[in-house]
Amino acid sequence: MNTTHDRYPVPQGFAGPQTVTQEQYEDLYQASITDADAFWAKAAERVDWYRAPTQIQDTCLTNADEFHIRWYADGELNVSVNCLDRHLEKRGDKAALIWESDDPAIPSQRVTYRELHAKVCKMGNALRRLGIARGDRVTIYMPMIVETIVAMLACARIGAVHNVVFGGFAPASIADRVRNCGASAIITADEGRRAGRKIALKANVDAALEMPGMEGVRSVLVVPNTGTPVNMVAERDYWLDRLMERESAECEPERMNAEDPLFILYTSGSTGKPKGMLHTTGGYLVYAAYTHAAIFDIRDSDVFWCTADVGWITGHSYIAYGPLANGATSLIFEGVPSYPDASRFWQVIDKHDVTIFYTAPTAIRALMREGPEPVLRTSRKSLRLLGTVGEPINPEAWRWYHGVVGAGRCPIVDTWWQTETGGILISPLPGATECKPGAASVPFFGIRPALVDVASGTLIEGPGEGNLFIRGSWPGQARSIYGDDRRYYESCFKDYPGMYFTGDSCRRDADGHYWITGRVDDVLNVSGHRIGTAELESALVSHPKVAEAAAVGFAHDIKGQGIYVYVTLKAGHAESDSLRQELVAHMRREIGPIATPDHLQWAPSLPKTRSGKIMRRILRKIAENTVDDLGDITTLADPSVVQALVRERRMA
Ligand code: 6R9
Repeated sequence: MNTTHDRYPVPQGFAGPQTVTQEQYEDLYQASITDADAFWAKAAERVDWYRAPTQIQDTCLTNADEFHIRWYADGELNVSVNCLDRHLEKRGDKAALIWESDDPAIPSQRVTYRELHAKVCKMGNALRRLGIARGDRVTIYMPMIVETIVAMLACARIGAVHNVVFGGFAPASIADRVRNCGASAIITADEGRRAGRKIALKANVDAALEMPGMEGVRSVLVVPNTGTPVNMVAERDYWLDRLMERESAECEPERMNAEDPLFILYTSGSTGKPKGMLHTTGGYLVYAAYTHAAIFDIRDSDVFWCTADVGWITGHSYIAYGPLANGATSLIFEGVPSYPDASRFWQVIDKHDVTIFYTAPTAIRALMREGPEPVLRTSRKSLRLLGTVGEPINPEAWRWYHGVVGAGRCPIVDTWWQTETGGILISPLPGATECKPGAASVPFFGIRPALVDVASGTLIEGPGEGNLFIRGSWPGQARSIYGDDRRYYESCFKDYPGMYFTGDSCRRDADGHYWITGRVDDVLNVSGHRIGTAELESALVSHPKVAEAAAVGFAHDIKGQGIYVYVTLKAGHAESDSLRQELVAHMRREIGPIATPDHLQWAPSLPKTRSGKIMRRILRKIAENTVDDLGDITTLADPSVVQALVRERRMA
């Protein structure tokens, strides 16, 4: 089907109090660009400030020495006060969080704003009593439970900088992050639950703490989640519930500057180790709250469910900070879409009358494969809006989501953004934008996308496809890579001064709508999770039998992209199935299950240029099995290497 003719008009009267109509979008967008300072000054009014900002934007994106991004720099506020205290009077008894366990037999929890406030204060006091103070870094390695949100907000309350590490990461990945951000405390749980299995979180933390360079961690705070006994080290490890019991339900919030760090979140870049994206207090909160309100058309009666894990930016902005700053009810789910069966998502929607559902294309594709029955056996009548995030959605999955899950009634917001952007940059507005399956559509207010032609390096005007940049700044933009300002500038701003390079490629159609087509750097997007080929390769070569390795992505029906690795062994080691399994297990151990390769191919040697660069272009084609057109291979040091790999691939 020609996607440009496949259009879904805005449902009549959809625009609610927080969003705008089609005509209003154009006007407001123009205003947000022509007088950006006035626009963002007004946007900042949705946040409560101790001291309202008079300075709005202060940025230099054009040279390495003066590079800086500051928003609302003379403003003062506290994020936890904005997410809790200010709602107490009007919404004290409203559910802030609804928790649904992995195990449907475990009762769900409903935590009101008043209760959440009390928990956050108690945890904040407990952290302070352990000597954790403003500016200290705290790593959070948790399952999807209420205490995880409490921990983030407790850090924000006392001015500590949190660093959430996804609960699926292995000890070595925890250790890397803890060392890089210099965390002095780790908050974790005894175990997590996932699809009926237990995840040994505390044991993983213990293993991480055995690794070199971890002496900076003075305290480990453990939430009893499953009740399984775990190893507790005296004067280092504490049961968090016992500490909190003794504390008062009032905790004086720190008065933070708008540019004080709020959190560090690691994400994969195209080279080296994951980069710790640094987000600050004022601009991030304004942007998360505003995009959440406008793009999801939040109303007081909504139950908002974002299925991401808080270990990713989506969980930060649209489970925790955006919804809570807006006084909404946010559902947190500990489990997975397919457990106990493929109807779970839709059952949870019915159970809690979810009105807005926000998930990833990979989950939609996996559930689509199960056919419509698991969906149709539920009602889903509470739903009024659907969203997707994390990767491009193929039009077929979009139509299934719209027609089967939403019964044709609910608009879909396909939201494009990144860890670096803090919040959504390109998305339909549900009351204003005609939807096209597969298009992230239109820029949010104040956002100026630009496309650069890859061959000529020039800006594309009008329709076309190129590398996606964003001109200028917006309040939610990451301020730096923690501890490495230079790397941030060099990797994202250097080539085109004044513009941020996203790493994505993108097409703009004749209506000015944006279609994201995927990454153009060495970052894979596997089931909506970013993972750098460099990380995969360094995990492989850390194995004593591996001489060299190369990782590339290939098209995968469910995951979007799968992981394909090529391994060259050191002399004296033979290729075998058991070694293959050992290497796969090694990658899971070094990084985590998300790093599990789909294919591992033995490579007697890797195709390289004469200067020694691995030619991934060729490895990608072999992985995709599109070897008829390998392009120009004359620059290879030894072209026969390619033939050997192709032969091997054919035999596999
Ligand atoms: C929020 C998040 C960012 C990368 C991004 C892009 C891909 C995210 C997308 C999308 C197409 C969408 N991506 N949303 N691609 N359409 N709606 O996912 O952050 O983990 O940093 O990943 O994900 O490739 O560059 P993050």
